[in-house]
Amino acid sequence: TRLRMGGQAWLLHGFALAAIDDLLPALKDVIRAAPFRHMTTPGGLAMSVATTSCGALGWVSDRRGYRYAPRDPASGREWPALPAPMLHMAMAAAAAAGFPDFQPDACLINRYRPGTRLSLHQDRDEHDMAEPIVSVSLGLPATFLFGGLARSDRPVRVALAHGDVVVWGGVDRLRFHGVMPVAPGVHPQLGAQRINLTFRKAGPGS
Ligand code: MD3
Ligand code: FE
Repeated sequence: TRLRMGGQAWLLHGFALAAIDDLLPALKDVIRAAPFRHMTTPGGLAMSVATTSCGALGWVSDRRGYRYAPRDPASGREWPALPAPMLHMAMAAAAAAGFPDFQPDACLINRYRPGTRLSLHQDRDEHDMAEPIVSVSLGLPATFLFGGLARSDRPVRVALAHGDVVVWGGVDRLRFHGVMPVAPGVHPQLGAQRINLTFRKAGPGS
């Protein structure tokens, strides 16, 4: 089912489940090539969310700031390529939400152990804010905070489960958003963690 969260934001319940048997092995290969790490914020603190990336560009944070970069700073090598099953699922989800031309060049992979949260923020490190973002929730469930265009707007809480996909773009692209602390639990396929994939077009043009 397709649930409208905003003017151009859609929650596609269970959209990733049809391809899950191809998605999880592909994701495992990416994580083996580019393991999760806790990046440092510009303020010098270790992030509690662990991250990695795949695609031509990956998301990087350090004392110099946040940005997208073609190489994994931990290895000095290019990020692993975006696996076909992940790319195809993200493009199909974007099309189902009204963005038929989406061609992501980056997938940021976030890992939440129980107790981990993500505070309210906007995603504005990408080159073109007209491009949507596709998010895939895997493993333990979470409560997502869907805010407004001002930090002070009271967020709406949205439950996200294994296989749920959210697409947001257009008027909703710059909404503040975050994730409540993940509750303890063990997911049958992913164990004691939530993994979120966000597909983005981070760089300029194609
Ligand atoms: C934003 N990740 O990586 S993505 C991030 O679950 C990030 O790991 C979160 O925020 C995570 O930058 C959330 C899902 C999402 C869904 C709907 C949104 C982000 C949204 C609607 C508006 C703005
Ligand atoms: Fe975000």
